[in-house]
Amino acid sequence: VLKLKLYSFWRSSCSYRVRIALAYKGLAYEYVPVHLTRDGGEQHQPAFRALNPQGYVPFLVDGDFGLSQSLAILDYLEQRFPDPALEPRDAQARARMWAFCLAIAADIQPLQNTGPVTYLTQTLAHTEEQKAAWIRHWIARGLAALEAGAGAGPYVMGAAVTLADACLVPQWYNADRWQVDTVPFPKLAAIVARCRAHPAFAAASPERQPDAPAPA
Ligand SMILES: N[C@@H](CCC(=O)N[C@@H](CS)C(=O)NCC(=O)O)C(=O)O
Repeated sequence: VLKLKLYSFWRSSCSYRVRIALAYKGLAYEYVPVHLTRDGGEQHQPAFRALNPQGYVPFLVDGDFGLSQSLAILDYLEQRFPDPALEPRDAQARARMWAFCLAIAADIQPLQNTGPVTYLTQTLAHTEEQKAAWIRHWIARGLAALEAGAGAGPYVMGAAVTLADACLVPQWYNADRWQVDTVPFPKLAAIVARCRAHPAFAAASPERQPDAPAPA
C-alpha cells in the first residue's frame, strides 16, 4: 500500500522541488494531479481547499498526516527518510543551504506564481507583455544574486546534492519557460546541467509527469 501521496501540477516549480526529493530518496508515491488553470484552477475547488486552505500545490499526504509548503515538505521528508541525505549535517552549511532555498522559494517564485501574475493582467489590466517583463525581471535579478554567491560546484553546496539543487533546477525550468537570458549565470547553468543528468532529477521533470501534455 502506498502511504505517500503528492498533489502536484506537472509545470509547478514548487511541486517539482518535492518530486526531486521523493525520487532522490527512492520513495514511491501516488501522484494526484491538480490542474492550476483548467476551469479557473482546480486548486480553488472546495475539496482541495479543505485539504490546503491556501489553494496551492504541492500538498503531501503521509498516512493521515497532510502538509503544505514545499520547504516544510522537503524537511519533513528528510527527517522521516534521512537516507540518502539531502541536507548537510554541519550547522553553517545547513543554514547556507536554507538561505539559498529561501532566496528562490520566498523571494523569486512568489513573484511569478500563477495567482499573483494573473492578478496583474486580469485585475490591474496589465498586458501579457508587461506580465512577462515583470516575471523575467524578478527571475533574472534573483538568479544574478545566486550566481554571484555560487561556489565551485559541482553542486550548489559543493560535493553533495542537497535541497538547494532541488530548488535551483525547478527555478531554472521557469527561467527557460519565460525566456530569461541565462547566459550571465554560467556557474548555475553548470550545476543545473549536472543535476539534470541525475536519474532522480530526470524522473521529477515536468515532461515526465502523468499530467504533462503529450509532446506536440
Ligand atoms: N510557498 C509555497 C508556494 C506554493 C505555490 O506557489 N504553488 C503554486 C505552484 S508552484 C500554485 O499552486 N499556484 C496556484 C495559484 O497561484 O493559484 C511552496 O513553496 O509550496
